[in-house]
Amino acid sequence: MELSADQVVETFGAAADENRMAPSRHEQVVQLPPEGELWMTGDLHDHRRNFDKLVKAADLGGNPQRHLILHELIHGDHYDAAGAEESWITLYRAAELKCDFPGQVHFLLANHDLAQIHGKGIMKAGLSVCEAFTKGVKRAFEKQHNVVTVAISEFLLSLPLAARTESGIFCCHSMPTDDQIDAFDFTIFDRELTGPDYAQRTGPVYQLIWGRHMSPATVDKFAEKVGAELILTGHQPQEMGHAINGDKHLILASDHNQGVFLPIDLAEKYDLETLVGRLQKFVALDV
Ligand SMILES: [Mn+2]
Repeated sequence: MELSADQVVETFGAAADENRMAPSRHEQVVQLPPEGELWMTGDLHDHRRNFDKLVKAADLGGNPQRHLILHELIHGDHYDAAGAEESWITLYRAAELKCDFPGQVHFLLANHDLAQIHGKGIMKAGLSVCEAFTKGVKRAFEKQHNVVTVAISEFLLSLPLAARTESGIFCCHSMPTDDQIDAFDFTIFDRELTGPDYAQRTGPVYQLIWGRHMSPATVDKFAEKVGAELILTGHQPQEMGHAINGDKHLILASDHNQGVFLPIDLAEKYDLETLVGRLQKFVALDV
């Protein structure tokens, strides 16, 4: 794939505009329609085979009623010998998909996105994955890497925090921890965001997308505050593709062969057990 910096900057810019201006977006939340379908995914982390399968199976062109939620696309296993990581390619392909189907493709801001915007903050085997990502952009675009890096950051900053269905399902990357939930600033969903919202540890956006191991009691509080009955997230790795946390929270992972996605009928009401029964494994997807 030979891509010019101009083309990549143009696509990320157009996709960012689509993210910001979407009629379905209300401040930081995408409101999904009362009918149609939603395919919810978990973290993808540059799993290209799953991304290809998902795009092919979803056939958004042939299924205009179908919506797709994507999150945590970057920072995967595609490294070259010099330590450059190439997940910008999958992010670019997702941005293209957004441009092709702006009303059907939705993103959720994830912690790896925020770390990449800052250019630091996540280590893997002693190496900074954010620096490796930047190195991948540098290698691909050489002298023009700066404009591409800026376009990627602006695209990531344009991602909404959550999506909700009329049937009471709320999708976000993660939730605040047990320690943070009582003081958590829920106004982030309904207003413009500023610098302090992203601040490490203290910022509510940071808390939302970095939180782990929240108890079912915390999930109950979160669900009540956002007016939802069920919460779908990713973020916490799942070897078998999913995990159930209490009776309102389903965690999905889409970044390996046993990974899953969840097709939902937007006109139906679900309980957690029924949702679990609808999970589809990527390994079983024959496309
Ligand atoms: Mn995450």
